Amino acid sequence: MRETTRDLLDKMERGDRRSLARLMTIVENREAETAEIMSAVHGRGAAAVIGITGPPGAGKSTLLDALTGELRRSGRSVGIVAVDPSSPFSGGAVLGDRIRMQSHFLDEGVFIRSLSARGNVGGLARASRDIARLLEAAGKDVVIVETVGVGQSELDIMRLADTVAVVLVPEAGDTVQAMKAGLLEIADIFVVNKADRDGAEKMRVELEQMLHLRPADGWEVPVLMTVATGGKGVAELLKALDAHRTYLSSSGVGQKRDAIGRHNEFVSVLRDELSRRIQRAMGDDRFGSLLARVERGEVDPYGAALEAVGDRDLVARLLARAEDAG
Ligand SMILES: Nc1nc2c(ncn2[C@@H]2O[C@H](COP(=O)(O)OP(=O)(O)OP(=O)(O)O)[C@@H](O)[C@H]2O)c(=O)[nH]1
Ligand SMILES: [Mg+2]
Repeated sequence: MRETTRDLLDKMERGDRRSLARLMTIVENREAETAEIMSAVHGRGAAAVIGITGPPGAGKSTLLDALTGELRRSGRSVGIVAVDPSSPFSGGAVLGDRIRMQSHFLDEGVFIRSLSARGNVGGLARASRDIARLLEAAGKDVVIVETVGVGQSELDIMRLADTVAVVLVPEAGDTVQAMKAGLLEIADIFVVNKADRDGAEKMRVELEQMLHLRPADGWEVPVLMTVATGGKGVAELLKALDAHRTYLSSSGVGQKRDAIGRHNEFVSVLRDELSRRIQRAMGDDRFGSLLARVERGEVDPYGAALEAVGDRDLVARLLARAEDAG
């Protein structure tokens, strides 16, 4: 590990915000030290990781802001990751999140990071997870990840959370949309926000009916009502989040989920490392000559790929070469 990286990690653990931000940038950009950094921080900290998702404009950020206030009053430090999978740019909704969080901007106990897709939606789930881990390693008691939207990338991102709160609003069709989008499966807690509007109670009943159709397990998904703008129902939301955390540890479900998470993470990091090495190895002489034959059409791409992975000597050289380069 490079001296500067070690130094950044030490400083981050002592609470230095600039080092934390620098590490986040390295990890977000998947720079070469990423795997080493993530390995070094593994198992550090014990944050409750909460995911907040739901359709655009449901009031997630407003709710997050109120929840952060509630957490701070109870003496807990908070890390926030605001993810916008739809935006290739920083700004827009993300900028809006920043502005809404201004009440916590100067609070040393709160750290906020915005993330956008930057044309790489696939990497966003991983970057979000790793950044949440850094916040945890930096000693945050609670890490909250907000995603905008209801697509597959949001669902992928939510997998990093111990507890997922799905925020909906009492508008026609929202319940059905939520069903279709797979939100019913990932929700540990439902929040009907904007409960000051018509139809909130009707929606709560609809959601509860739908939840009853699910096979019962040890956790009964609560449907809460909030008015995020006035902070109404936020204390109850925090209670439900804490109750779910207690459920995860006392039932053993949390341990099982963690084991599955670690398994998947190992596989994905391995796949990542290998493909990174293959990319680097394109310059290797023997690989290059095989590639040239593929380009000339002398050997078909499938056949060539099988030939490459079947050639132990070539594989060993590729990996060794990548090591040298890395
Ligand atoms: N009436 C009412 N308005 C609310 C409530 N909560 C949030 N809003 C308003 O709804 C709008 C959207 O709120 P946001 O917190 O930005 O919603 P969001 O889900 O984070 O939005 P995106 O991140 O863009 O998806 C803002 O104008 C809020 O002031 C509520 O409980 N009642
Ligand atoms: Mg938002």
